[in-house]
Amino acid sequence: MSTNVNANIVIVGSGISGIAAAQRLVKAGFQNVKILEATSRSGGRIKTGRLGDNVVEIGANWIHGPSEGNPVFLLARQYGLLDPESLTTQNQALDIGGHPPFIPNIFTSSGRKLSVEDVVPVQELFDEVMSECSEFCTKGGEPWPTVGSYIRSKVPQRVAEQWKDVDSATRSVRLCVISNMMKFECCVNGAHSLDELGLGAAGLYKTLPGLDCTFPGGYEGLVSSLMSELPAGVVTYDRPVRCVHWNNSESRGEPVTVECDHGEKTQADHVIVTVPLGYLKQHHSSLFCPPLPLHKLHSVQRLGFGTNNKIFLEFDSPWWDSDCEAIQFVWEDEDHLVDQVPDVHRSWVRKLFGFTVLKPTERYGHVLCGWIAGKESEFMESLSELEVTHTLTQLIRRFTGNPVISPRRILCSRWFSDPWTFGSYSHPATGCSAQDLDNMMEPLPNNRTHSQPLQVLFAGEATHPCYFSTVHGALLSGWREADRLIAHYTNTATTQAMAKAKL
Ligand code: 6YU
Repeated sequence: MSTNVNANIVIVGSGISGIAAAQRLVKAGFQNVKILEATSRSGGRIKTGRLGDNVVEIGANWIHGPSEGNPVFLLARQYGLLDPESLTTQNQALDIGGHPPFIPNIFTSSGRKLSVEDVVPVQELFDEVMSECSEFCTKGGEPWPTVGSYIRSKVPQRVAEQWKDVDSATRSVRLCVISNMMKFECCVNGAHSLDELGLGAAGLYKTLPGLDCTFPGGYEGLVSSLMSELPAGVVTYDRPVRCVHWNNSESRGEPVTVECDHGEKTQADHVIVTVPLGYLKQHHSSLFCPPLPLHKLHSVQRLGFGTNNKIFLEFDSPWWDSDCEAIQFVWEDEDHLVDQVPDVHRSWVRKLFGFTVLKPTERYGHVLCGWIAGKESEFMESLSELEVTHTLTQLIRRFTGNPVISPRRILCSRWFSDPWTFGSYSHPATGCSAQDLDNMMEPLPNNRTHSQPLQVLFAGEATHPCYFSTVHGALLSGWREADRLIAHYTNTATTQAMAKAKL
């Protein structure tokens, strides 16, 4: 390492990517690393809350693909944050290619309960079409522009071929189940509709083996464990960054000035920006001076950033089966493959795909987590918890046919109203390609021969080429940008040493 361990490095945002970048830099010997965080806490979209006595995750829930290739899993194991069953080799070897398969209880809008056998052929057909969607990325070419349009084109064909002998009433209910599955996929992808998800780009996302697991003591345990590796005082809280002035011609020293809302200014050699894509979309024009180069700006605009919210409900006793892991609500008038509601104000709740059951019961009691994505979810945020409770109670009573079910407690996440996030996570929207993610992570100035390169670097989940939208993607992006700076100084030191040797 060169003498430049004294370089001034400012990290904007104390989410997992910012913390990971700081941890790597500090470990490499950099002595002037500082994180500026807009809020009064670290963790960003990793946010553990409480519902009564229960620990609940307001943000990230699972380690997606907990296995040896997942750095979040490795750290969580190292810090002793996981249950023994999550650590087993069997658990790590399970490769289900995405979200965990749930044992469901499925109710319909006329108060019927569908059997698992009713739904197996539907799940198979839907999984088949969804897995085809991820193949266009490598095959090249997009026969349809979006995942939604592909589903609407392929499902009726497959239904005609595979369900020839199925009566029309059963067929209709099965198609309604597919609409429910489409709403579930909106939650997984953090998208308003599958019509906004690019077909070619859908395959950019890569899964890791391992059955998704949770943190028994809360995801924030990972944040505090990582933070404990940082010197005290690295993070300055309640410091929203207003503008990153780069290519500072006035300054003869550090090329970047970071200006906070309070007017406070900090000089830096390098700034790592980790703000969420939702925030960048809203504030890019004021956050950078000079503005972002056009190709980078276009990628900020093209990539999608949507809302996925959770609604936790606690009950005195369960109204679902003891082995049930997820409850799905199927509207019997939705056999036309829909994932959006016609009138958001009146029927937003139709977008809720259902609930996952918090397990194990001995730990959580009888708590359900409802999932709702898109504009309907954003509208839900404008309602009081009393209004949401009322609507959900009516919904559950109608679908189960049980007129007395009543939740005891409620807690809703409100990610769209969060001024530092403006939504939940990113997705490759229509027209996106791998180039957009490359553009997102490209440092400024982008001219490699510039006398002061790497002034502004970019990390955060939406900058990872294949693990975008996840905690491990965010963490890896923070390490990537730290490594970029470490390599820069290592290379500079080597060049200087070689030049000296020649003299
Ligand atoms: C995962 C999961 N999970 C559910 C929900 C949400 C997310 N994710 P941060 O935002 O954390 O940090 C930025 C900081 O910057 C923050 O503190 C701000 O306050 C601060 N800031 C902003 N502006 C500033 C300014 N001007 N000045 C200073 N500071 C400023 N991920 O692995 N497992 O189960 C879920 C889920 C409801 C909201 C999730 C999950 C996403 C992660 O939470 C998220 O990626 C990281 O925490 C982000 O960290 P960061 O550091 O980048 O930003 C095709 C296809 C796609 C398929 N996709 C499937 C993937 C499935 C994704 N799973 C999601 C599901 C759930 C349930």
